[in-house]
Amino acid sequence: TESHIIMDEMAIRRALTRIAHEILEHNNGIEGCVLAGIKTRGVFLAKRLSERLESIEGNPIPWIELDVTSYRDDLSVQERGTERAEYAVPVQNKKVILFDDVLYTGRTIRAAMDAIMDAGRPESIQLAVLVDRGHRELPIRPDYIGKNVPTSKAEEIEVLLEEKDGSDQVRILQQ
Ligand code: 3GP
Ligand code: 5GP
Ligand code: MG
Repeated sequence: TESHIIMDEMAIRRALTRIAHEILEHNNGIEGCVLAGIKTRGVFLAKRLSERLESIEGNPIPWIELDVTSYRDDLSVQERGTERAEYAVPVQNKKVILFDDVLYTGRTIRAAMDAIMDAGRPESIQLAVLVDRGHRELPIRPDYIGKNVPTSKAEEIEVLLEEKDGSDQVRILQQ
């Protein structure tokens, strides 16, 4: 297995700062926005982004954790259960900004949209990802992209984040 670094700590930090500014520009500020990090690593990215936005704007932006397991299309109803999540922050009439580390087929994002819709009717849903590796199987596209990384299906993107992995790095692994 061959592997090389495609984003280092500095590149990840700069991408998050740029995405923060793009979000502010697109939404004319952060009024009415809620960040939703998709477990696991999307949660750390959403938290970092909310801190970045707060330091730019001076106002805190709420964020929630999304666990999409019970909304996936590759599990049976028995496997995924039927519990509905309740979020600390209501999504009704909010501009919900989903954040995931890697966007691939888009199925996780479809499930995340279902999870949000089940909890209320947001004004809009936007999508931020650290890495877009292509190969969509659904008509889903990100609004904010850290880095576009064209991949083959045999390759894999490894995302390491300080909070979970002890360092910040994105690597591409090829068999
Ligand atoms: P993460 O969301 O914490 O980064 O799906 C479980 C974990 O495995 C997730 O971790 C996900 O990102 C990671 N993962 C790495 N490669 C793949 C892949 O090709 N498909 C899926 N479904 N998960 C992957
Ligand atoms: P999807 O195929 O639904 O877009 O992605 C499924 C989940 O696996 C998402 O949470 C996504 O972040 C993750 N994922 C998909 N491909 C990769 C990959 O190559 N690397 C990493 N780290 N995560 C991936
Ligand atoms: Mg992920």
